[in-house]
Amino acid sequence: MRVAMIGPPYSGKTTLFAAIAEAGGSKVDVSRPDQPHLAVVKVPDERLRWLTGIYKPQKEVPAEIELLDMPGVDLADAVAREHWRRHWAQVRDCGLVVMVVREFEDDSVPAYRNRIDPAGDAGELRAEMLFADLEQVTSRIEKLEAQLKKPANHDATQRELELMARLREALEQEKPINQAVHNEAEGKLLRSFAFLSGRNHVVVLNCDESHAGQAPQPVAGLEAIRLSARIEEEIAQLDVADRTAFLADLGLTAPARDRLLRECYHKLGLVTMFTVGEDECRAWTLPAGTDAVNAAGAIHSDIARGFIRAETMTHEDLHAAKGDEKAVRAAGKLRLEGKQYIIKDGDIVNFRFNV
Ligand SMILES: Nc1nc2c(ncn2[C@@H]2O[C@H](COP(=O)(O)OP(=O)(O)O)[C@@H](O)[C@H]2O)c(=O)[nH]1
Ligand SMILES: [Mg+2]
Repeated sequence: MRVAMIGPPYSGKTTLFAAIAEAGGSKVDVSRPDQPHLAVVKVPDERLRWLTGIYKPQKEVPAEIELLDMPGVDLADAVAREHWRRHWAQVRDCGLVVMVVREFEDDSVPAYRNRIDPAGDAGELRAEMLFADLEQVTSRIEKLEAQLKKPANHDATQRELELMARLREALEQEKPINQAVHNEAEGKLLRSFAFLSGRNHVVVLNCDESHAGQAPQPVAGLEAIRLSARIEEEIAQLDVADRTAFLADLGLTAPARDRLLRECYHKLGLVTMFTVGEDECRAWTLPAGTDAVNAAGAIHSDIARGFIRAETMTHEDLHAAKGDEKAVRAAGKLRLEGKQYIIKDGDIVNFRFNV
């Protein structure tokens, strides 16, 4: 699962990206500001840390997501804006878009980019996404109209053309794609286009160091996370042992990185299933709504094929029993679930199978 970070130039995307990657222990090369940067980052999870403390496995395996740091979208410059369009395909491949907008003052930012207008920036980015969708819809309409001129059965083409015409009308009125989709069949037809508007977005307000603890207001109607990329950068450079004291000095309890990654995970529609044991404690990333047999398949196809039962307890119940599995069982809170059981976030599962 991949998350794209976009925003105007000098909003602090690369600073934040490098800080997040480095705090998670991966080195990244960000020497080319005109190129996208990609990193695999571990999703921080207190629950997994706690399980590791209980089971003392040889290995702890956290959930991961991919972060893609895009070059700045320069909407003020017509040539740069045109040039940037080739990047949208890469953003479309991502499950989520994080818009990073500037709220900090810094002398190193060139004067032409020196406005501070987070709502304006986020609004313009959103308008640009609508525009990118409109371009895609328009070129699809042209292709479908060309098809109609050839002799063939045109039922499907005609239906798609009607849908695309409706989408074009919505986009021209600056409405996102999803507002013009009427049913599941249409949604399915559109999935492969991976339109940008009407999806979940996350807004990051990159603020001055002194404001990092303040709760944000919604930005351009979107929920926002306020953080300072500069602070995250400094945290990443500290030893893990020194981080808590550094944060406390700033009146903070945890790095914003944790909050941001959890929020991305949530907005991507993912849930975490845990498996525990002496060899490893592991967080598995599943799309919300995954049933037990498919969750088993995510671990190994043999486990899905020979599926008998999913022995399941919640993280809360194990926590309440202070990590004593036997006590959870004695309290009747260890469930034997079948193939159709829908895995919940925080479930600790032991698959019984037979091959
Ligand atoms: N004071 C301050 N400066 C920042 C912050 N984030 C980024 N900057 C500075 O702003 C400039 C642009 O940052 P960069 O991460 O390259 O922006 P990008 O173009 O969005 O990737 C750099 O000089 C950064 O050091 C921040 O949170 N606080
Ligand atoms: Mg950058």
